[in-house]
Amino acid sequence: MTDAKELRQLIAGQWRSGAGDSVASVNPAQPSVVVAEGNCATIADVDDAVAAAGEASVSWARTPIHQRGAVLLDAAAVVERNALSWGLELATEEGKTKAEGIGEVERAAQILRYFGNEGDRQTGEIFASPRAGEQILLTRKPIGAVAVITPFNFPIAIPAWKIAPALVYGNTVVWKPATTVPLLAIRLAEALTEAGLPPGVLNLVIGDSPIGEALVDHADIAAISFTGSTAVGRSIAASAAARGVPVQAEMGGKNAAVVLDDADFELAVDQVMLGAFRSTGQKCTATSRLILTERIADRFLAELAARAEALVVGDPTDDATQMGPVITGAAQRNIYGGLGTAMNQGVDVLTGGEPYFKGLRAEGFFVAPTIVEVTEPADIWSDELFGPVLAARRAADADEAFALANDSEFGLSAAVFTQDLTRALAAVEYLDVGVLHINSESAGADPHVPFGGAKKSGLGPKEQGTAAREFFTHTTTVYLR
Ligand code: UN1
Repeated sequence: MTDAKELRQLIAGQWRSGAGDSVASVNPAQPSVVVAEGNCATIADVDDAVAAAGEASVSWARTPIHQRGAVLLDAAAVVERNALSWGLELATEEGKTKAEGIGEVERAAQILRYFGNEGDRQTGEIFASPRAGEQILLTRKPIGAVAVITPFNFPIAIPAWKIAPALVYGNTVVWKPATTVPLLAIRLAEALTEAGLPPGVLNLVIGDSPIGEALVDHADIAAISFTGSTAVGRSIAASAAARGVPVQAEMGGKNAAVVLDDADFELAVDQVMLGAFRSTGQKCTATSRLILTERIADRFLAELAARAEALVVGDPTDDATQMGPVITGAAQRNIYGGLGTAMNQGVDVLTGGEPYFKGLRAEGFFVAPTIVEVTEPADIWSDELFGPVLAARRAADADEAFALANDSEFGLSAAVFTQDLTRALAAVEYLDVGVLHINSESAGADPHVPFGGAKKSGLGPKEQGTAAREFFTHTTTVYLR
């Protein structure tokens, strides 16, 4: 395609063509259309990027936090100004609907703005001293040059909520985005560059796992923030632990929505639909399990299946589309493979489950919105498929429903639908998750509050809000006499 955008690396303030393997992002709704192409970084580029981040770190750390924040605020304005065009590019490169793409770009601006104002907030603490004439101060300092590794599913929002706190607290960054969404990575880097970020403070290297490995194993990287699969997160954490490097990892989820008998039925149906199928189910916070108490189960499943069946699935840039494709052919095959296993294990398919055979939806990486009911042990209850697939189970009462919700090695988010305050409080007490939504869908996160998972969903300090500071700074305890 002649109008494919050119991919480049940002190293020490210079945009360079990579000398590594060729790389292209394609439109997952029409995989013959190339969205952006170029060459990956080489290992030498990674070395240069880390060296640039190291060199820039001294003066950036000494730059007053308000000045660092001002760059983020200016970048927020650039991002916001480009929300329509970048949102469309995001939909074309990642496959979520245009409305969601625009919303995500606006969300990135909101995140940049939140952290851009960090200088106005409290930065340390003072303790009393047991000795006369002394106070004990807790101050915070940047860690140094940090690696940021981001997934495909939020190509600009997740990078923003790692890079913005990293930068505002005075760190420098080498960032490797997913190779399926490099164009949006370039857009965020362009916004920060246009806003006046000094050379070397943010470096962008595009490449697959060898580049990621070279980055996370680099001796001069002081910390690693990662979002992605559990397998990759654990291997990064293992190799980083051997070198004493802290890791913040946001990984898998198998998030439950629990709908109790007394729930507001319409609200719960609307929210479960959004949780399961928005972004084609490709959020670590998406609803992939549904637990219903007996009295409403039949009616709820019938209504939900009818709504899923009626979802408009197609070209994400078309205004009428409600759900786009998944990211790659490999992801599509993995999801249908998981569904095949589920069917062999005896689940009841309520809607979906079959590939599309005609038109755009057969050409692109589409998966039909699918709801299955699980009555026997089945892998689909525990394994994350990362697609528009919802596995439902019935529970006798609220206690059994909460126990089923906790029946997962993951604990990222959950949603509970009830109008009964006592049951809502029981959910707060019993559900072992990092994010709990009462009467709203399982996805969604505000920038000023902690985000992250319990159990095997997360590792290290959480993201966003004051939690981000725990990861991107270390403290110095000052005995001041
Ligand atoms: C959201 O729920 O809106 O990878 C954000 C993910 C999460 C972010 C979810 N880290 O899906």
